Amino acid sequence: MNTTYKKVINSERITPDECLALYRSATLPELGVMANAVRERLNGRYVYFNRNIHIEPTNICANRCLFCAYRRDENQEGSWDLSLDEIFAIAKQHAGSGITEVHIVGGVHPRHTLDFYESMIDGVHRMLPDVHIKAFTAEELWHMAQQSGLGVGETLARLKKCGLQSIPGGGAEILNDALRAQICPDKVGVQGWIDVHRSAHSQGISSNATMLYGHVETYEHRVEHLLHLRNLQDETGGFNTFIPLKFRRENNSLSGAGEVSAIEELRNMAICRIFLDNITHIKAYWPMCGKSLAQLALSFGADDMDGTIDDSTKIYAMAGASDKAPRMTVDELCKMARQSGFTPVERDSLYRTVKQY
Ligand code: V47
Repeated sequence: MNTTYKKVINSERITPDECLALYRSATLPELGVMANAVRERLNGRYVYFNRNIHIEPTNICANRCLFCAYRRDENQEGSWDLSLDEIFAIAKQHAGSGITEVHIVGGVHPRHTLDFYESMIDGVHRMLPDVHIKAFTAEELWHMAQQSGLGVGETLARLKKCGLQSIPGGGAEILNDALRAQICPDKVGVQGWIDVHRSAHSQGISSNATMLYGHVETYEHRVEHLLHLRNLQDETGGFNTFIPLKFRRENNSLSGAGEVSAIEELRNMAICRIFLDNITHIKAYWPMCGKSLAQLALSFGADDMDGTIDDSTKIYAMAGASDKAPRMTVDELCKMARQSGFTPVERDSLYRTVKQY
């Protein structure tokens, strides 16, 4: 622990074995000190947020991931499948509202084609020309590439031409094929997820990365996941943000796994901050972890609080997150940062400052 501590304080990279040792035995206060050192080196005392909305075009999904509370079959009760006009109407409602980002993700619809997704991005871009479009997880993109037969590179190039600017971090779950076979057997494998992000980065489309943890994975799995991300970031530099997502147990087939404690959430946040020395930002995604935990996480490595959301996402509430209508004002976000001793900064999707408060 002493060697690891010295390395972290001296800005040296820690090894996967050292990371594993932190997971196994470091205490929360020890981790907090180290994570804070990394956080302050990379992000000073700033806390970032943006003004954003989500659009979730459909929850109809060909995949059956055990942790998912959201997916439905076609025509099943509780399913939705928005038409392009309905999607454009949502975008139009937010025109002129001051949002700077729209985050679009949905299920892997069995029948939609790449043309449909191109029209979706093109139409949203026309409605919101100054708003950054962050859309489609690697999973959705991989299916579009398969369905169209065009391959990942060309699929991304076409969407970029329509207005796609970055891709969100979903679908990563845990980057270990044996574990994926257990919890998300229909999803793209590790290499596929990585290839989509590598291809995006090579075309100037930056992206985020998530980790879904706290279910049936081991600490070894988490370290392996983080190592994949750190390696790809060394290669491309294309990740903007890392987002740890604690597994929520309601309404899904992995409920028996339970949920990890708040202490483990903060320990995990801190260890991710320490290990991922090359991904500048770490997000405490408050619609999933809750506002209080997100605020605490700012002292354990997190520097980003996502955004205002405006009650536009359902995925987390359906899986058991307590906030059933997630929405925060800029004032609330600023207050949360200040109460914890940080300076709030409104950012755009690429972390350029919009306004320091
Ligand atoms: O990949 C699904 C997760 C992810 C559950 O890029 C669950 O800025 C916990 O990727 N418990 C999608 N998590 C969400 C996502 C995301 C979220 C916020 C910001 C960004 C970003 C990306 O949601 C899925 C999966 O890992 N998820 N079910 C659940 N029961």
